[in-house]
Amino acid sequence: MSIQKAEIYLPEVLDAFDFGAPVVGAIRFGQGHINDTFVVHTQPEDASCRRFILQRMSAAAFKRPDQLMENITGVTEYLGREILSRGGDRDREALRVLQPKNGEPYYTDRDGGAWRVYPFVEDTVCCQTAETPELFAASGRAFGQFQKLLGGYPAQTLHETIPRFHDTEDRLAKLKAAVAADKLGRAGACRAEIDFALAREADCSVALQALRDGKLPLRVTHNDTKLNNVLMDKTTGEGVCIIDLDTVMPGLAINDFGDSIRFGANHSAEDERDLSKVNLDVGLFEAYAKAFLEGAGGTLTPAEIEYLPWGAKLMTLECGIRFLTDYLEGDTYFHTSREGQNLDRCRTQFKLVGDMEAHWDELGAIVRKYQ
Ligand code: ADP
Ligand code: GN1
Ligand code: MG
Repeated sequence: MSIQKAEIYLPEVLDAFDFGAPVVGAIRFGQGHINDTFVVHTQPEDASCRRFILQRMSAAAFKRPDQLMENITGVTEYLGREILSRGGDRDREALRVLQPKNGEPYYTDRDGGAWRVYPFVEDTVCCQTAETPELFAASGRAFGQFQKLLGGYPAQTLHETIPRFHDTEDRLAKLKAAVAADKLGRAGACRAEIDFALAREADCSVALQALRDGKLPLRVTHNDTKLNNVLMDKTTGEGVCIIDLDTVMPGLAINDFGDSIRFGANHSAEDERDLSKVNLDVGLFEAYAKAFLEGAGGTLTPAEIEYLPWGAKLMTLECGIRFLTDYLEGDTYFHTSREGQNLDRCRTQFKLVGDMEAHWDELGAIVRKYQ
């Protein structure tokens, strides 16, 4: 079984779902690094175009699409009930899985690729950078609230869709293994980045040790809280719908906070090559911290609040380690569109880690204000 470029399966896959109206076409969509995402246009007889998101789940990232979709179905149905009970708009504020015609929770193509469909959440925008502090704060409120909404979700029913996903110690061990194997002969050219990561070995244990010591609790968390994983209302700029639920699993609240800071608390692209443009914006850090805690509505403990800067630093360090590992292994995990892109991504992350270290006392003082 060899899985090929997603486009070649489209006729078979489009036929497997009942979109409620004739399909006009499907084209690639969005800037996610993991799944193959398409937007499907349909033309109902009596209404304007209705759109859907069609995704082939990454086989490199997700070994058990059945378990993944069981999580997503459970989580979206639970969120739907919570949203309705609060008087919200269920179809706008939570994803809904559209089952294929065969009644399965997702469709499996002739080569084993796993596909799912969600209605497109219209009148929203998906941002790649935080254009204003207000917008970034709105995303923080949305992710904080998401975690609060899932506070009562039966965590023991969730599958671990990617084992040891935010196990930073394990991520460093995998980097070491990739350096030792150096199967493409790339390690010599990124010695500085490898040394940067190795010098922070003790840091990689800080959050995990706090978890082991019982200082930080496990919660149901999103685990991939990039700004482009929340859809914002195109008129008000408020967060509408949290998407990309592939990694909803038990995890640390500080990691959800931290991954947002990693991606959004700066003014550059994740793969920016001019590192002078990549700088932590402490004002954005504060705007997000305040809003995330507001959204979480008092659910975070004083210890979690104290560890928020660690969440930011560790998610950024870990992500840099992951990009570097993938670069050394031949770019098999994160989608790339040019040579060296994963190394460039690693460099932006490590630049931000350095900035966080330089501003460490300031970040601590900010979060203490909200304890
Ligand atoms: P990946 O894991 O590859 O990042 P995502 O699930 O985040 O995949 O989807 C990729 C992009 O597709 C998102 O960043 C967003 O732009 C868009 N998208 C995904 N789901 C929806 C939806 N239901 N409505 C509108 N846009 C969506
Ligand atoms: C991936 O799926 P996407 O593009 O939202 C990755 C995250 C990384 C991020 C880096 C399942 O997020 O963990 O932080 O890229 N998702 C997965 O941009 O590995
Ligand atoms: Mg995404």
